[in-house]
Amino acid sequence: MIVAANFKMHKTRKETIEYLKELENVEFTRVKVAVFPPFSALVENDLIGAQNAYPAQNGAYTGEIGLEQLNEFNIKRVLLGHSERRHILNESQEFIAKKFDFYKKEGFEIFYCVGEPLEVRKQGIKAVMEYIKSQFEGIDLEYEKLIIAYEPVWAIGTGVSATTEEIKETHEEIRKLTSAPILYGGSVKLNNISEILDIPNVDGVLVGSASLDVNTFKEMINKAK
Ligand code: G2H
Repeated sequence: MIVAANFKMHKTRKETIEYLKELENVEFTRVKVAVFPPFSALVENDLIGAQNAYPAQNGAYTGEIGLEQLNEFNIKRVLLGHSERRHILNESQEFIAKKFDFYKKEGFEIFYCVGEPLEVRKQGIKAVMEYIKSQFEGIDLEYEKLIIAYEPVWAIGTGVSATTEEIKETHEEIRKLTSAPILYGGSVKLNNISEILDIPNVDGVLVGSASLDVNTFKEMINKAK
């Protein structure tokens, strides 16, 4: 099982360091844990990954960070294609695929997010899968360091998680396309994590708001063991 925390634009560097300290005495033998803090809180720690990265070593890309900055902290893990980057920052599939390709060549572990908006979900699983397949364009689904996160857009930060049936059918369909681990994300909380982790083809969770409290996140890790 994989349990990942996505802080989004929350927490300072000091808070992130304190958070990581709290995780030091957690037993990780049967669970893999990842923490994605904002860029300003990147530190050298095995759990840390970047929430995004530009596909270049360095260069004239104002407001971005690239390989050189990640190397400084020995970071080898990156989150790509999060719906907030797709929908709020207007990242295109082509651009995301470029990032994927670049960080794959650098041997990064890539947490790759996909997920449909509500109007697509309302049309049923066939439409959902067509949408998800378009988000797999240009992505090597057999990359051995790929971890997929299925995050329905309508479930992100809304407090409304997808139903067991919706998660089950979508993960089952994604599983037909890849052997990579498939995480579920979207309003995962302490009170629904066990139920979600019990669903076939769910290999873990990507947690946003509920991960911000370290004690809650620790309890989530324990439930995944
Ligand atoms: C989805 C998720 C974490 P939340 O974005 O990636 O956020 O758990 O707040 O819905």
